[in-house]
Amino acid sequence: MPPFDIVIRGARIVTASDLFVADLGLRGETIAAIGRDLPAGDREIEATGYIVTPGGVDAHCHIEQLTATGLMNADSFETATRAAAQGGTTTVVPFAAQHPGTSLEKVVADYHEAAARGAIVDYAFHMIVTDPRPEILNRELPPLVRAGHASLKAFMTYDRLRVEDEKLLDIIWAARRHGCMVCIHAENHGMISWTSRRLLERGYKAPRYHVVSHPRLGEAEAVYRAITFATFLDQPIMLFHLSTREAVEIVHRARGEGRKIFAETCTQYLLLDAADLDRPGIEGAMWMCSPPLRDAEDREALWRGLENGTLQLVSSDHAPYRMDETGKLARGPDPSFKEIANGLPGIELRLPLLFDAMVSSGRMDLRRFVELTATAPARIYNLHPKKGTIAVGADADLVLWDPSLEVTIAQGPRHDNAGYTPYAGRRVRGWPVMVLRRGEVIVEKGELRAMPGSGRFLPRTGGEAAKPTGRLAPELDPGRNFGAVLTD
Ligand code: DUC
Ligand code: ZN
Ligand code: ZN
Repeated sequence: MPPFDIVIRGARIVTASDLFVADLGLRGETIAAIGRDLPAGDREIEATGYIVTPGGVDAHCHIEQLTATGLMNADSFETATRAAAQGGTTTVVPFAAQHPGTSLEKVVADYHEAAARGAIVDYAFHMIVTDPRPEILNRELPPLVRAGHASLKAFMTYDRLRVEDEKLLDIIWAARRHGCMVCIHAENHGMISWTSRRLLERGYKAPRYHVVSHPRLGEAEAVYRAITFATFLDQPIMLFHLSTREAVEIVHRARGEGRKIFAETCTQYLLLDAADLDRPGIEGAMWMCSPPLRDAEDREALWRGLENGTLQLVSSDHAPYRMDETGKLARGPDPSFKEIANGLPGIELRLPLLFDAMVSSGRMDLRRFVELTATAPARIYNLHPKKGTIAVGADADLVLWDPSLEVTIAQGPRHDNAGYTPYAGRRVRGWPVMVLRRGEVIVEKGELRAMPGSGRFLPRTGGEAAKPTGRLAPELDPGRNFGAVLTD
């Protein structure tokens, strides 16, 4: 057997299905052997007492993204992915965000350029479609999918981003024809704008009213509608960032009926609270995201949703804006909740926070932690088994955890560029002490050892998760309906 470049010895190795003590032999970019007493490697890493998991896969994060109002978020590919790496995430799926009137092809090319320049971990893209005219869906989309961009995102709310029902059906249908997953931001736009208008008319403008302006029933309604559309057109969808118990219940029912619906939640909805927005002055803006943070009962329902499989994964929805005129205060020092950019930083701390909340707390098994943070996102977005697992032939994306290291999350800059963390003051047990990406040690003792631009694009097809079930609504059945064929 040719020598290994690296051997990691004696760690507890965790996959979504197994937990065992072994050595890992790495050759080049991949895992070459898993066993006991492997021959020596050029570099030996003694890992007895440590845990090794697959590198995290963060399948929902906003990087170097322009908002609909023209505000650039705080992170470049370099700063976001160096933070990801420090936290044990070795694959990210951010967005290539179209704005109305622009070419999707050009948008994707621009995001590729930015990522190729800065990314430190590997990446794929979801394409945000805000302008699904026939030219985009019929002419631009197919070659982009063939080039490896097999997921779309659509918004049901947000001015200048949202698509009306008919357009959402067009997007879901195009995804079906071209084999893409459709990720959906599901909140009822009318309920948000109606409530926001009445709040502002009455002078309620502080960050705390952001929560009031996104009624929980608005999430439930839109989730139900999105599931209905997906069922009508028989196309799997991923419901992004669920925040309420009502939405979890609706997804639970749909999946129980055999519908191919996927759903995620995010770290902040599991760990933070609407009460955080209730701070004096503008401070609450640091906790403003959409959907908003909710309450203890919602958090419990989300945890149960993860435990019983209703929710398949946990993403960060990293969307960093600094607390200054480049970010949350871009519209002045005393903005209304409607004028504050939505989003929290979270790409770096997603895994350490979840390791603590899931594993160290005893709430979940290590295997489930791996499933929810690496394997399931890799599977659903068709990056598995290259990513998201530990197996011979898989990319050697690995995280060494010290399960007993306790860290208090400090306020102040982390490795991203948001300038703050909403988790300051929390004490977590379990910390990623070494991170490897494709066989290369990229973080060791807190030091980053990889160059910007060393991350690699991961082209992918839609895979199993994006495949229709074969059960179209009867109205679309080509063999019925007086010969009307609606499916060409
Ligand atoms: N909500 C979104 O829909 N996207 C980015 C961040 C946020 O809070
Ligand atoms: Zn969203
Ligand atoms: Zn998002």
